[in-house]
Order: sequence, then C-alpha cells, then structure tokens
Amino acid sequence: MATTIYGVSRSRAIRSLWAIEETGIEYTHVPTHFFKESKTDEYLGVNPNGRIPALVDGDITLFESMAINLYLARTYAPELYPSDPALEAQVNQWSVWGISEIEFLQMQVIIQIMLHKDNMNQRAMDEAMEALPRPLRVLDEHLARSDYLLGENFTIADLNVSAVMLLLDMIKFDLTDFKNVSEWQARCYARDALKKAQALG
Ligand SMILES: N[C@@H](CCC(=O)N[C@@H](CS)C(=O)NCC(=O)O)C(=O)O
Repeated sequence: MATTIYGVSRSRAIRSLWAIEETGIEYTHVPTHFFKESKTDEYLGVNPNGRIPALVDGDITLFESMAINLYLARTYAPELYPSDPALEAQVNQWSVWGISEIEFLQMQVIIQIMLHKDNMNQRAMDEAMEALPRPLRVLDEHLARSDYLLGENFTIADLNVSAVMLLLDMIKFDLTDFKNVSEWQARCYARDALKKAQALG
C-alpha cells in the first residue's frame, strides 16, 4: 500500500512528518510548500483546503495534522496509541487542547510577525503573549506528576502537543517559569524521529 505525505518541515507539516517517522513505515515525502505548491489543482485534489500537511495512505486521504497523526499512530505505532478508551480519550483531549489553547494564541503572534511585519498589531501580539501563561500553567502542573502527558511513556499526545509548541521558539516565548514544560519539551524534542523529520526539508 502506497503512503504519501505532503508538506515542508518548516511548517505545521512537521507535526505529521514527525509522526510518520515515529511509525517507521515506508512512505514518499512530497515537499509541498504552503504558498504556491499547495494551491495547484493536483494538490487541491488531495487537500481541498490548499494547506499542508496532507496524507494519502492507500484508499484514505486525510487533512488536518492532528487527525493525520492520530490515524498514523493508531494504525502503525500502537506503542504510541493507548487502546484503553479512557487513555485514548486523554490523547484526544490533549491533542485538541494543543490546537485550541496553545496554537490559537501563538498564531496570533506569528501572523503579525510573518504577514504584517511592516504594520504589526502590537496590541494583538501583547494580548496573545499575556494569555499564553494560563494554558502553560495547566500543562506545567500536569507535568509535575509524570514525565509525559499520559504517564511514564511518550505517546502521540506528547508528540501532538509538543509539535504544536515548536512554534513557541519562533515567538521567543520565555518558558523560565514553566520548568516542567521545558524539561518535557527537551525529552520530546530529543527523539530521533523529530530530527529525521526536520532534516526532510
Ligand atoms: N489546521 C491545519 C492548519 C494547516 C495550515 O494552516 N498549514 C499552513 C502552513 S503552516 C498552510 O498550509 N498555509 C497555506 C494557506 O493557508 O494557504 C493543520 O493543523 O493541518
């Protein structure tokens, strides 16, 4: 069965490139850039949103990084995906939390830096930076109890949340007050699969 993943590593596609590297399956990487290449008719046939990442795995075509990652882990990396429904619910909880509580805020800042750099809305940036400690405190307190989000082992929940948070570096958010978060990030970011995904371009 042929597996193809679309997207460049310096984008949100890193999340799914990291996940597919964790599975160890064979796949084809099509380094689709998010400006022009994601708007071709051919690519729009894969992801009608014109965004990266996207995955084609045999008969299945998927967009949305979190959905792709949950599918990849459940199908090809069961060690990263708990079978117990209560733990699976926590995987879903943290994955949704990452995009709704962290990504939403950090994107407010990134949009200003990347798209409006000559006319930045400083107030929007300040408000987002001031709002970030609230979810980060929740994460920090949770990680005081265990090395990873679901306990002692790295799971797709850790990958999904920490991959979202790769962008915190770009906005130079100071994590000094969130020691458990920084230590957990270091554990997650030391994984070989992430390094391989980052090297894909
Ligand atoms: N919610 C989507 C967001 C994907 C997304 O917005 N990707 C950006 C690159 S970081 C993109 O393709 N942008 C092109 C565009 O918005 O036209 C996901 O997580 O997969």
